[in-house]
Amino acid sequence: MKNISVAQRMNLPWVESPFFNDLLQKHNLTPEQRELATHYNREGFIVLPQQVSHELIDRAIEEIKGEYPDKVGEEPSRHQDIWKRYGTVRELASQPAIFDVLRMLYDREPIPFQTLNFKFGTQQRAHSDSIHFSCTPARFMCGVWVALEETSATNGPLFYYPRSHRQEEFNYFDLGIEARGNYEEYPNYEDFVEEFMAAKGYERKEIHMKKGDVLIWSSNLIHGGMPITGGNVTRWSQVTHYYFEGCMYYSPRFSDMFSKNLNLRHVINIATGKVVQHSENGKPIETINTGNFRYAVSHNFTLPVLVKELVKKLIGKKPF
Ligand SMILES: O=C(O)CCC(=O)C(=O)O
Ligand SMILES: [Fe+2]
Repeated sequence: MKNISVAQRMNLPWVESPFFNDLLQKHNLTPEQRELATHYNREGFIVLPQQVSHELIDRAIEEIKGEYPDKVGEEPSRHQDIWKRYGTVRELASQPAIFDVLRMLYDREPIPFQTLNFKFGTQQRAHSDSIHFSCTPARFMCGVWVALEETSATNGPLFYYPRSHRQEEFNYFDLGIEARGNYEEYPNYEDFVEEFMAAKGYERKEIHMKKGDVLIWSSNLIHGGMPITGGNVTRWSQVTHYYFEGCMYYSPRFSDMFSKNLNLRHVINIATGKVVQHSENGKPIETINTGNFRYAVSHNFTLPVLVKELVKKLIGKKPF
């Protein structure tokens, strides 16, 4: 360990490291890449203008438009994981140039694992994606938002709080909310986030993007969607959520963070269609699905401990 610096030993993305400036010197980057990494480290996001071809976007909208209602407010307003049905959604989630930027930012192979396609603005309240998707080690996750049409003041553009990613990842337990794995607690989390941002003086910024522009946000950047004020106006967009290889992946929102009883995710790599192996620092670990929770069984987890834990889960008490 002696010849590896403390900065390199820290188990987190280098763009989120307290030693970012040292690590920046060690990376062999072009001036443009340096600027992107520096902005991402400081602000928690980057914008890549005109990253996605309009031709692909037009094909994507043509392919999926029949899935949505005509009017704002009618359901379904969003579709999750329609990459399983539509090649264009898969293509938008697997853009080689975006992969290159993500590899540069995280030094690991990106794994697109969830798509959300919207016809209208989401009007979502402020949140960090880390309440939905986290991992061990933390922060190897990001959101990639593609404008499939221009966003303006009236069609519910995105907003974000610059630099908010530097705060800790808030989970229900941290906020004194008892997690029962259901949906009722979520508004309490949203209240907390809004109040925290206001109390700490974070400034909310609205961002207007052109068709084909891409926004990448770090796992812990607080963001959401502004109200739709223009009547029946569309805001075609696709978000792809990415993990990075070599982690254990879970949803804090459905986990018991006190007992570390984690709701592990079944991760499929959209680009390859393959199931992603959970791992402990790159070493494969087994997982067992016990209903509400998947258990992680690490390589040093002994059989008696595993059996005891499983029986406890199944019958509700310790067998021995
Ligand atoms: O598109 C939006 O308005 C926000 C989407 C979002 O927050 C997400 O998918 O993580
Ligand atoms: Fe989000």
